[in-house]
Amino acid sequence: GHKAAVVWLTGLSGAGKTTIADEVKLRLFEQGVHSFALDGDQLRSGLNKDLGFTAADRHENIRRAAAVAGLFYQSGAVVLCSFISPFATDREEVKKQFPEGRFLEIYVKCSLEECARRDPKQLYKKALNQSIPNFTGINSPYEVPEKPNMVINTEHCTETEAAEMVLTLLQVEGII
Ligand code: GGZ
Repeated sequence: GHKAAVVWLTGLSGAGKTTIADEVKLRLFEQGVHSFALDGDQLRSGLNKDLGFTAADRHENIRRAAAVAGLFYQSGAVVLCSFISPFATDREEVKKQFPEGRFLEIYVKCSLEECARRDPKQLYKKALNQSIPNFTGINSPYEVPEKPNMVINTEHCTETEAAEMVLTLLQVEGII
C-alpha cells in the first residue's frame, strides 16, 4: 500500500511542472499507486474560471486548489499539484493543511531566459510585448521557495530523470 500525500510543484510558467507531474503519474500508475494530477490550466478552465492573475486572484486560485487537493488527499491519493504559486505565504498556508511529511514542496527551477526560449504557448512573447498584464517573471513576482523538500533544475535534467527524483523523494518519505 501507499500513503496519501500532496506533491506541490511550484515554478515559472514553462519550467516543466505539468510535464513532470504527468510522467510521475504514469510511473505511479504502473506501480499500482493511486494518484491524481491538478494544475492551473485545468482548474482555471472550470472551477476557477472567475479568476485572473492579480495577486488577490492567485491567492484565491491557490486556496481553492488546496481545498480540491485536500479532497483527493482524503480519498487516499498521491495528489500531484502543478501551480506557479508565486507567493511564499500562499504555499505556507497550503502546507499547514496537511500533516507533517505528507506535503512535499518541489521547486521546479528553470531560468526565466530558458522558460522564455521554450515558450510553448507564446505567452512570454506576448508578455514581453506588454500585451499580458501580471505575467509571472515579467511584470509579476515569483518568490523562490526557501526550504523546499526538493529542487529540480529542468535545464540540467531530462523529464525521466526529473520524474525519478520525485519517485525517490516519495520512497524516502515513506509515501510509496
Ligand atoms: C502566469 C499565466 C498568465 C499570467 C496565463 N501569469 O504555462 P501555462 O500558461 O500553461 O501555465 C500558466 C498558467 C498559470 O496558472 P496557475 O494557476 O499555475 O498560476 S498561479 O499559481 O500563479 O495562480 C500559463 C497561464 O496560466 N497564464 N496568464 N499572467 N501564467
